[in-house]
Amino acid sequence: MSRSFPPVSLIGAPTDIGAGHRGARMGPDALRIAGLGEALAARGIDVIDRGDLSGPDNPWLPPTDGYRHLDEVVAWNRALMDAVGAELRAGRLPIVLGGDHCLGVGSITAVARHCRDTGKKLRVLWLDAHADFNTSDVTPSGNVHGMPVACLCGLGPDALVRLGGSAPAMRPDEIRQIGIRSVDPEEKRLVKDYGLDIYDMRYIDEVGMKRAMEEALEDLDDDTHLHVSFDVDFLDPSIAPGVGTTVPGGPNYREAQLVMEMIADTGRMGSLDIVELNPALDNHNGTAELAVDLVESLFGKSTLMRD
Ligand code: 4U7
Ligand code: MN
Ligand code: MN
Ligand code: MN
Repeated sequence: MSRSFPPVSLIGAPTDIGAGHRGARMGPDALRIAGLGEALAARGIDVIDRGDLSGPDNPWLPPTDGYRHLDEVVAWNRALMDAVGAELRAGRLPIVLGGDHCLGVGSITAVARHCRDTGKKLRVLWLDAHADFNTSDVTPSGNVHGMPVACLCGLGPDALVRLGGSAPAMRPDEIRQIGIRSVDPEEKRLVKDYGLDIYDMRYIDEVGMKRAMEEALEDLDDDTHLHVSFDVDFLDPSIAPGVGTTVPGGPNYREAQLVMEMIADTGRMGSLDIVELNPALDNHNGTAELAVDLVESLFGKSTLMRD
């Protein structure tokens, strides 16, 4: 099966401004060194590396009013929203090289706006160990990388909730979360109140990854823009140690490949984030290399005899 993909633009966002460990700022270069651009080009895809965005340093402070570094988080997300929006308007598929997952706010706000402008339906696939639905009232850490989904759904500080002007950026029924296995107690209540569609590891254990993904990808049509937000801690830490917030019991190599292959089969992916990779915690860049391997599958490289 060979598909054609739109031209791709890599956008580096070298920051750990929303994270609980420093090091995700090195994620973009680790992905480049692992050969992300070359791997996509080898698949016949037109790839441009736009280089890195710039933004404020990480002052590494305790929370103020429930947030760590909110002003800096907003600055990075504004820059990213503008960069992602420009690529989408140019008909290109942006790949955000994070950086921590607070960047999901800027990236997806731009995607959602593009969908509104072009009359497309939005579907977000959130591959993560965590639901990222905390608020300043309930967060155990104040780290904004634990809050982006809530912000996108209208729950959070005005500066992030209204980043793209109108709010909320998306409805809870536009997102599916896969691989979830760590949700804080109060966060659990919020997730239930908002009715998020969560394919947690218990469900995946019970029905299998294939069926979980079939359900998560159900009812995509030609008018759907599929955004994939890939938090590398989605993967089991035994295969992906290079992240700040490991949680045991994640998808293994084959399950992760199947996820990516099934997304590729839809032919609908229009934008991608690769976030939370922390080279300071990695082993010889192996987690970055695994991420590149999985992204190749997202772009149609099959490990089966179907190519
Ligand atoms: B990630 C956490 F308390 N829930 O809010 C929090 F467990 O983007 C972790 O998914 C958040 O990696 C993890 O600090 C954010 C914690
Ligand atoms: Mn996350
Ligand atoms: Mn996570
Ligand atoms: Mn993390």
